[in-house]
Amino acid sequence: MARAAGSRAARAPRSAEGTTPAAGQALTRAQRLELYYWMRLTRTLEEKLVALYRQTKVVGGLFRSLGQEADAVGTAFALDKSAGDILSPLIRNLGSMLVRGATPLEVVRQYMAKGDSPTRGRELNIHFGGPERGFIGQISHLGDMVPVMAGVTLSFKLRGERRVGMVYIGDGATSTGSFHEGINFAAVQRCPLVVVVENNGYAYSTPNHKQTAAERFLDKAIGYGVPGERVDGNDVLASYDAAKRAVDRARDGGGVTMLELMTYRRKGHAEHDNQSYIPDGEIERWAATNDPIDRYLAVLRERDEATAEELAGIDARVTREVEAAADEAERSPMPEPTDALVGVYADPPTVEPLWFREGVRSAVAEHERPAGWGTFDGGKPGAGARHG
Ligand SMILES: Cc1ncc(C[n+]2csc(CCOP(=O)(O)OP(=O)(O)O)c2C)c(N)n1
Ligand SMILES: [Mg+2]
Repeated sequence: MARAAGSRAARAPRSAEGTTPAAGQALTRAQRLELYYWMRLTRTLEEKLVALYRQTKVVGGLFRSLGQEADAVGTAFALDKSAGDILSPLIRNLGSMLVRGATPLEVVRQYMAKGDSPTRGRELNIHFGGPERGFIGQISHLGDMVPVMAGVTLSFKLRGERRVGMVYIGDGATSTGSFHEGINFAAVQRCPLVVVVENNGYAYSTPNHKQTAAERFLDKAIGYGVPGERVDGNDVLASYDAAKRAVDRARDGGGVTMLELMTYRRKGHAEHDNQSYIPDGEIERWAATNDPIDRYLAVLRERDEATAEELAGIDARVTREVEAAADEAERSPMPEPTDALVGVYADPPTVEPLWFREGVRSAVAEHERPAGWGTFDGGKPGAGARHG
């Protein structure tokens, strides 16, 4: 494995060049086709969500991973389900969650805030966890999953378990304090953790050159004393291979590895973002010459001699599954208002809903109503109770 201080890796390719010949050798042909299934499922599911969003059936924002499917799927595929490995996704890692066992039905219900969604309408999009399936729920605050996963993987180490954790972090989120504290702690403790920096060029509207003075995000690994590798994130097999090396190393007691996955965010931060800050032609260029699915199809056809029927069969299965999930999610009920407090702190709630309104209103009326509110009578003795 190359140390972070090693020779300068090439930038992510701007033209479709398949994959390095040796990539994905350890996988079977069936597994290589499975990778295609997960990438296609990610994209088709997101396209369905866009249609639902435009019909105003999605509650809240819609976050795409268009163009990033390979890095999410390839890295997550390197974890071992039977070993109890844990993955911590971010908003662009729908593909990783699907690989780990999240279902399209859960995802659509969650986006539509349905009462039978994983969070029963109290959280949205892919902000949900399935710890028993090996993925935990996201903390929205940027960077904070890194210290959380440092803790999770420290617990593996303290218990002598051969389990590994993988945490994703965006280029932008590497500039937060939590990222630095988390990766430093994990490095010092030699936690079995893989830190995947998804370099997709932008943090909301901020391009990388306004985000960091470092030439590569990978260079930050040097400061923490961890090895790192820069990978073409639009090459699913290369992403898998690099992640597998890092996972094996962590499992064997080698501690933290940082991977910088070079990719590109072809949609805005979320569906409402019109991407007006993107230079002309940039998105089109990536779409035309470096689409991870197009590139992988070329590899499957050439190297694995995948037939048109075989690939069309996977596409048809994906379409069927996504349509069925959307139909079922549409039939799901909306949450009951009383559900909002259930299971948040205690189940059943130990106090009545809206308990906090009791007393506060009378205290304000009796003692705390400021003159600025307009109906205060100037604090004359005996006044104030009329507001109760
Ligand atoms: C502390 C904090 N500040 C701001 C936000 C709002 N926010 C969510 S994602 C995001 C951009 C993240 O960029 P990056 O880390 O590069 O990830 P990407 O969206 O490109 O995958 C911002 C500003 C937040 N969630 N938390
Ligand atoms: Mg980014």
